[in-house]
Amino acid sequence: MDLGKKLRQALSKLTNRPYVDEADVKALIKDLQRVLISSDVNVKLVLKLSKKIEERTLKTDKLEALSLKEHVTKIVYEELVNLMGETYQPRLDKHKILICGLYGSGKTTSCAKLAHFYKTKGLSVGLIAADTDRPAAQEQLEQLSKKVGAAYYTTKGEKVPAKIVETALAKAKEDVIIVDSAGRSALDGQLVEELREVADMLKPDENFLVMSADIGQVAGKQATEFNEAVPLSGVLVTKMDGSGKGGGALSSVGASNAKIAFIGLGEKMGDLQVYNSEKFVGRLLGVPDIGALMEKIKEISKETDMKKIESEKLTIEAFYEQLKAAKKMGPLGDVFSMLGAADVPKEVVQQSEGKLTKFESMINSMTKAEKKDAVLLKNNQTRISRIAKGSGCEEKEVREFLSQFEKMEKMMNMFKKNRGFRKKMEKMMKGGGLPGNMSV
Ligand SMILES: Nc1nc2c(ncn2[C@@H]2O[C@H](COP(=O)(O)OP(=O)(O)OP(=O)(O)O)[C@@H](O)[C@H]2O)c(=O)[nH]1
Ligand SMILES: [Mg+2]
Repeated sequence: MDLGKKLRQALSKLTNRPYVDEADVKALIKDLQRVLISSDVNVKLVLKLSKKIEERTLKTDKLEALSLKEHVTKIVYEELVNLMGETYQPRLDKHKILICGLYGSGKTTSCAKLAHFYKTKGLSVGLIAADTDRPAAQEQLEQLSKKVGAAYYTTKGEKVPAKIVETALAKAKEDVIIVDSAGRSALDGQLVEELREVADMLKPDENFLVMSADIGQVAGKQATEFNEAVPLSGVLVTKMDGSGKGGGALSSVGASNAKIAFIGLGEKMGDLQVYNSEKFVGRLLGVPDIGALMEKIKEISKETDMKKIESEKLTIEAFYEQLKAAKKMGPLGDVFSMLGAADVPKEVVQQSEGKLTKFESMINSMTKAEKKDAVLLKNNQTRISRIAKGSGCEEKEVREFLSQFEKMEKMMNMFKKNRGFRKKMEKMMKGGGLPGNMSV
């Protein structure tokens, strides 16, 4: 089972509960510790992270259920982002890159994936094969360069990598130059010397160390050692798709002096991502781009003025405004999980998204007067059939919408009378302004 799935399971235990208290937060932290340690994250780092999460969640005043859940999710997210290191900004100017790493880590494949990446950014790329150690290494890069449409340079029979680079540099005019170097089974004096010679000749702007995720937390130590031998600008962690130890690799590099630049997620040329710890952790937790979502929640809760709603009669028009506010939040699945309903089945989310779209087109087919007074529509066959035709929906669906709307009206009345209920609604609106209890 992968790290993301385990993390989501740990978090969903919390988000599934109607209320969370100190004991729940402690149980979550225990779960997180188990999950991270089993993904080979260093025990010391895990303890540091748990302490921070515990301090930050429990130090704040005890909040009511929903906001505490949000609060905990946000803290877990932020601390995981911290643990997984910084976000990388790729250079998109004319520059030269040296690729280094141990045997079989994915250097040659990564050279080609990088070439593909820079090409998609509109840059021309030249690949230099300077691995004179492995017999078929140069042919492998030659084939890959054809595949991605990059220029290819080497000097057949030349045994000194720095000389290959010298000759190639005299010819190569591409925006981005990438040099593939030879691996070793360990970082020894010979490899250090070879890399330094190549680096002296190439004068790289970027020096990426390629490591496979399956080495787990050893990655941090390896990055530190390489960094001392030939200063690194970043690390490219490959095979994130196949390893349960990815969390260990990323976090240990994050804790070292080096930083992660790219991650490899498969053997295909497109299986490379610029490393963005926020997006990475967001995906792990099942909430893509959680940062942006949090911002949206803030914005929308500012826009939603409960007092105004309280004093006004609920009209379809006002409901429509709510609907638009809810849609602004992005995919409903994300909204649900932010509201603590992470476990809403996919089909239900899809169904409700479909319903929202239908509701929208029905509302667009209504007259101004109807939007202001839903009573005009009640049991009015002519109007209902006109709206059905206009929106491309069935009459049955229009009736269903009207009955949903009626339920909302009732809820609104309850809301005005009942303070406890009102508080609950206010929380819901803050969490995203989902229109009433739009049962799905
Ligand atoms: N699943 C997966 N496989 C990868 C990834 N990156 C590389 N590989 C595979 O790993 C194997 C080794 O890749 P190479 O690019 O040849 O590694 P290298 O570091 O150049 O190897 P040497 O030149 O022999 O030191 C190949 O079978 C690649 O297809 C990745 O991100 N995911
Ligand atoms: Mg190679």
